Formats: sequence, structure tokens, C-alpha cells
Amino acid sequence: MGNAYLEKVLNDVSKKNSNEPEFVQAVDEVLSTLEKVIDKHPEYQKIAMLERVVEPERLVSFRVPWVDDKGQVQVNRGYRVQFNGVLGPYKGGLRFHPSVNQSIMKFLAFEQIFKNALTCLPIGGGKGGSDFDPKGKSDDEIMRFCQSFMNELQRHIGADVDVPAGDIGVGAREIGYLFGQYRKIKNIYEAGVLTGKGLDYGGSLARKEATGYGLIYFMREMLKANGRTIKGKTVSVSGSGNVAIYACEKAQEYGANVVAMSDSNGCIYAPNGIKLDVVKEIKEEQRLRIKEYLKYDSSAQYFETTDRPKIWEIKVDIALPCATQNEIDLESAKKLVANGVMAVGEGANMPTNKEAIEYFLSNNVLLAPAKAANAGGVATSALEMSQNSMRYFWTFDEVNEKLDRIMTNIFEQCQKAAQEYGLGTNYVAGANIAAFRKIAKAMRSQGII
Ligand code: NDP
Ligand code: 2IT
Repeated sequence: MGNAYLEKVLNDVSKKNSNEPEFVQAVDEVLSTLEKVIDKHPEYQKIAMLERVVEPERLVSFRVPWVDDKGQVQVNRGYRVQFNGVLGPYKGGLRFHPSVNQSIMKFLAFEQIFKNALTCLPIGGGKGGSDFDPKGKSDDEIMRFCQSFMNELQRHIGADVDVPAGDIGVGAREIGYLFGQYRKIKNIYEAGVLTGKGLDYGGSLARKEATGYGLIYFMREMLKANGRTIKGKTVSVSGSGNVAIYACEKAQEYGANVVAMSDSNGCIYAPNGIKLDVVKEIKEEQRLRIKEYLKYDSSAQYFETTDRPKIWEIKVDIALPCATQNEIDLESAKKLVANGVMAVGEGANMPTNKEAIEYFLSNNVLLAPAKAANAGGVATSALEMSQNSMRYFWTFDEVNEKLDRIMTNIFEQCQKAAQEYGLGTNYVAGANIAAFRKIAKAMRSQGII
């Protein structure tokens, strides 16, 4: 890094958080693209702009005891990170997955600040979750866990304070149990305290589809700006959860041939095109493994995950990582490039590690960065908050049109910032610069807090 101030802050972050590799990675990825912006603003050092941006405003960690179906008490750890509230109430999802720890929570909350800034809606950055593993749990166990989690979380959230939503392992079912418990404890119908709610009690139409659809809207704009289209392209989508399913749906609608999807156990390859209704039935209804897909499509093949996901070895024009962080490393990136990949769209948060990002960019692969490309989910959450405030709701088409406009605008911001700084089609840097400028400006206006 050419800027001494940036270098110092990054070194300090690495030292202070040496046991938080994902968090340090996320900070490094942002700071390493901000050199020219920081050069332009020497005054930032005196007001410790970067030191403040990398330090969470608040972080809570709490005990979550719950009783399993056998009557045994289990204990998990819950978190909420309220990273930066300069642009609005803290906003970001809850992740329930055994891998959750403070490093993962902080990296996700940090990314969320920038993503939320790009939406141009009034939302700050936060994230939370637990190391609870929802796999194999009964519906009753999920409910008891969510209730216990909310017993503590309710002290820290509110429609104008901090508004959680879903993420890995947290969907409409979990949000329903969380909302019910919040309402019971607080004795208030505060619809805007959570987003991703069911449509029958304050949820927004198109929120379920928003992250996946938004990713494809961003991809459409990125390809258009480079004289290409999605139509007729071969696509792989990792994961088979909320983001993956609706990215697949919109890509298919745009005329792509989606040939592969996955879960943590392995991937399916369906050269004739994924039958999405089957995936929805397996994942949204039955909550089973993706391998079950073979029962419904005799031309499909299944590859078990070993040391790294097999899905990136499949030849495609467009790869859409929609599962989890660091799912594409340098080795996988090399396979994708060798197979002629033209574009990568990050539906998951930080799915591509730093070496893989650099490899894609230096091989002229168009890369749609997570902070920008998957912002459709949180943007539509903010639209859910608006509807709740108005005590009104918009139709599916109204929300979807707003989402499309927001994603198009996010792409334009990334493109403009990249052009302004002579970075060509490096939308990774473009996204970071556009978001950082907005956050820094607001932080300066609000004084040293
Ligand atoms: P879901 O829980 O609905 O689905 C997650 C999918 O990813 C599942 O197929 C899961 O497989 C797979 N997966 C999760 N962890 C791993 C892992 N460690 N290794 C391999 N596969 C894994 O989550 P979402 O679809 O909501 O989230 C997916 C990604 O998108 C996450 O990175 C999330 O942060 C990001 N995101 C989500 C948004 C949203 O609105 N939901 C918004 C923006 C980003 P398995 O079932 O086997 O665990
Ligand atoms: O990573 C994300 O942006 C999300 N999980 C969605 C957050 C939200 O508040 O809708």
C-alpha cells in the first residue's frame, strides 16, 4: 500500500485483531482500494477517520440457553455487532451456523456498512447471529432457540435503533419466531423491528426474491456496460439457499442455462438446465440435501465436496458464488479462468478471497463485488421498513421495480467511481470508493463520535 496512513491503520487492525482472520481480510480488502481517496483527504488522519471506521460502535455477545427435544439444556453464543450507525439505524442479518464467531460477525457487519451506503437508503451497518446449528433440529427446537435468542436481543434492537433480518440459517420461519417473542416481551406491535417477515404480518412482497434477483440485475448492467448479455450463457450458482434459488430463477428468466447448484456436501451438474421447482421443493419445503435432486433428473450428476467445492471445476460463462465466505480461492479461480469464465457475481458475502479477486481482475474477468451485487436484499429490507412506517404495502411489481432501479443505480455508482479514479472495470474498487466517500462525508458532518 502506497499511503502511510492506510498502511498504519491496516497494521494496527491486523495486530489488534490477530485472532479474527475474516475481519482482517474484509478490512484489508477495503483499505487496499482506498489509496487514492485517502491521498486526496490528508485531513482524515487528524480526525482518525479510518481508525473509527474499522472499530465497531458496539458489540454484544450473550448466552443463549435452550431446551432440546430430549429435555437436555443446550447453550449457544449469540452476537450482535452494531458497527456504524452514521447513515441510519444499524441494519443487517442474523446468521445461525456452527462456524459463527466474533471474526465472522465483525467481517459481515463491516461489509454491511459499505453495502448499505451503496443502496442510498437510510441504513447503518450491523450483523448478528449465533453458532447454533439449525441442521437436523425440529421445528420446536428452532422455536425455543429463537425465543431464547430474542430474550436477550430485544434489549439492543428497535425500529429506529437496530433492525435485524435473515442470513444463512435464518429465513421466514426463524424471523416469525423472533418477531413473536419480541412482541410478547415488549408488548408492542413494532413491525419495523425485523425485516424478512411473513407476508401475512408486515413482510414485503419481493423481499424473499430480492437478493438473488438483485444480483442478476447488477450482472445485467455490468454485462451491458461491457457489450454483453446474460441470454444464452452457461451459469453455475453455488449454494441452494435463499440467494442461490432466486439468482437461478432470474438468470433462467433472462435466458441463461444454469447447469449447477450446490450445498455444503456437494454439487449437482445438470447440463440440460437445473429444474428449479425441484430444488425449491427439496430445499424450501423438505429441507433435505441437494443430492436428492438426482431422484428427479436422470441426466444430472453429483460431485461430493472434498478439499474445495467441485462446482468451480465446471465450465461456465458466468459463476455466481451464493453460499458463503471464501468459497473461491486462487485454485478455484484458476480453474474457472482456464475454462473461459467471463464474469463472476458475488451473491454471498466475501465469497472470493483476495488472491482469487486479483487473479480474476488481472485476467479480465468482470467481477461484481458482493457489497454492491448482493445489496438487493438489504435494500428491499429497507423498503419493508418504509412500508411498515407507512402502515401500507406495495405490490410485487412496485417493489421489484424499485429494486431494479436501486441495483442499476448501484452499478452506476461503482462504474463512475472506477472511471473517476482511472480503474477501468475494477468494480471492486469502485464499490469500496463510492461507499467509503459517502460514509466518511457523513462521519465528518456528525463530528467526533
Ligand atoms: P441460506 O441459509 O438460505 O443458504 C445457504 C446456502 O449456502 C446453503 O445451500 C448452504 O448449504 C450453503 N452454505 C452455507 N454455509 C456453507 C459452507 N460453510 N460451505 C458450503 N456451503 C455452505 O443462506 P442465504 O442464501 O441467505 O445466504 C447465502 C449467502 O448470501 C451468505 O453469504 C449470506 O451472507 C449472503 N447474503 C444473503 C442475503 C439474504 O438476503 N439472505 C443478502 C446478502 C447476502 P447447507 O445447507 O449444506 O449448509
Ligand atoms: O448480508 C446481507 O445483506 C443480508 N443478510 C440481508 C440483511 C438485511 O437486513 O436484509
